[in-house]
This record gives sequence, structure tokens and C-alpha cells, in this order.
Amino acid sequence: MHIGINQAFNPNEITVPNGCFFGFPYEVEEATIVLLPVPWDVTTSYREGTANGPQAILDASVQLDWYDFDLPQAWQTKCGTISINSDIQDQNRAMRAIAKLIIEHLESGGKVNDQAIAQQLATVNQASATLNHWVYTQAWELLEQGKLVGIVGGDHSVPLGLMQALAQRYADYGILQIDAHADLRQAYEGFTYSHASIMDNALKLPQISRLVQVGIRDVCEAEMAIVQNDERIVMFDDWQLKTNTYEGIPWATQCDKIISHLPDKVYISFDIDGLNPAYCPNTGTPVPGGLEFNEAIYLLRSLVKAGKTIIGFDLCEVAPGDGGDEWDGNVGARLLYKLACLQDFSQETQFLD
Ligand SMILES: [Mn+2]
Repeated sequence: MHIGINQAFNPNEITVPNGCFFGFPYEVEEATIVLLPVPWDVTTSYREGTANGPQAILDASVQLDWYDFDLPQAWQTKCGTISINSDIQDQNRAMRAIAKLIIEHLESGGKVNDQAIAQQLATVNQASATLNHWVYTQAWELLEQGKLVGIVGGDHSVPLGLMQALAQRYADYGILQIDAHADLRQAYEGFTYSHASIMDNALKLPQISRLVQVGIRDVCEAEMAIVQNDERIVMFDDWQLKTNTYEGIPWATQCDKIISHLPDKVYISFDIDGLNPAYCPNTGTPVPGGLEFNEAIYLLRSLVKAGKTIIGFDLCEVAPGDGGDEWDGNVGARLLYKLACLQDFSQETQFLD
């Protein structure tokens, strides 16, 4: 239940927190886009906290200003919010405690298939499967109601259910992944649904005809072998993108090339760590380098300008700082606003010059 959800919304005045992202006054029933928070970071391998990402983004989201230079009517995008589910928060805490024991076992030299952790791994993997099914069910019901859906993570394991629901709806779609990591590990650390395995799991869906990865800069040899052997995957690693820039190739040209590999229907999987970590210092696995905020926005804008339709998206791995540091949430909220508005506008053509 949101407090004062239907209050009049004035884009020129202070926004009153009402439990919805951006303080927008839309019930889910009347929304065009529905944002589904998934407060889950069970398989985080380095630094936890992304389960608190949805709340951090929500808290920061009411202090944005609403004029958008690309999309002047952006604030009219009917963006609704599913409340953060406290049962999932509770289950996340319980499973995170077990996952930590597994990770400690591995970090002290233990093996994934040791009997000592078999039961714990089975428990975590079952819980992750249940979480995925919950996301799938939520997403499917919203899609059935004609809604667009955006996931707010959580670690990068959480959007699989939405990808599955979209695969039931669309025979062919591509993923544009912005990320520091390839996320092509097979059951990383024994976790079938690890944050580091999201694209390995996604590519099991035959409807996903293309995966275009941008900003990748922390990757293992086995993942590079997968990229080279799966013709569905096209990687634009961060070093090559930066080299191109240093050698005078405009970002616009590079964006056109990235977009040229995508089919008409595109799912955006945005891991905040794809950005320069100055924008997300508290994310789970930060890596130097990465896209500038406006480079990422320009890429997304170019995607829509090229006539692609955004059929769904996730924004993952945002984590708040200690002591009320709102910076990560602030950046996340601005990115979420842009993703939601661009998704809405991409349903129509000819909106950008
Ligand atoms: Mn990722």
C-alpha cells in the first residue's frame, strides 16, 4: 500500500515520497511500465549490499528533476512500482548466510563438489530457482496485462525470470548487456544462478538470438572461449572501445556498430559496474575503467533512435554506501529514469530528431 499515491504530481515542485520510484502517482493497474524490485544478493562473490539497491534507488529517486533534454514529456511516462517484498528480503538474508559459508569454504581451498558443502549448495540453488520462478511469475502476469517490465536488482542473477517470460512472448530478441564482466561463468562457485552466470543461463533460451556485451574488462579465459565459440555473442570490450576513442573513432560511430549487431527487439541488461566505478563506488564487484554516464545514455538513446524496441530491462548491482551515502542510489535512480522513459518511447517511432 502506497501512501498518497494518487496525489497530484507537479513536475516543477518538490516530489513527495509515496513509496513509488520517482514519487510518481501511478498505481500498477494504470501504469505503462512497471518496476519490479528484486532485493536479492545471495550469490554475490565479493562485496554484498546490492539487495539494498532497490531501496537506495527508491530513496534517491524522488529528488530528481524531471525535464529530459531528449524527451521533454518524459515525466508523463506512466511508471508504476511493485513494493519491495519483505519475504524476499528475509529469504535473502537467510540464504546469504549459507552462501557465505560456501564461499568461505572455497576461499580456504575447498572444492565445489566437496561433500561438506553439498547440502548447503543444494539449499542455495533451490532458493535461487524459487526466486527466479517468482520473478518469472510476476513478470509474466504483468506482460499479460500489457505492461512493460523493468527489474531493479539486486545482484545480476535476478533478471532471469523476466528474460524467460519475454522468451515466451517473443520468438527472437537480443540482449544489450552493459557490464564490466561477461557473466558467462558456468555455475560460478557452484551457484547455478550466480550473478556471474546470468548470461550463461540466459543463452540457454533459444529465443535469445544475440548477446551484445559492452564495457567488459574483467573476464576469464574460459569466458573468452565461450565468446569466440558462440556466434550469438558479440563482445565490445572496454579496452577496445577506449582504444578506438583514443585513436579518433567517434563514440557515435562505435554506438552505431554496437547497435548494428542487435535484432529489432532488444532487452537491456544494465549492470551498474559497466560504468566507471566513480558512478558506483559501492557496487558488488567494481572494476576501473568503464563507460562514462553520458556515454551509456548516448548508447541507449542511439539504440532507440535506430528504431529498436526495448522489450524489457534490468538495472542491477547498485548498492548503497555506508552511513547514508546516497551517491550510488542517485546515479542508479537517474539511470532507471532514463531506461524507463526510453523503453516507453521506444514503443513508438519518430520521437527523436
Ligand atoms: Mn554483471
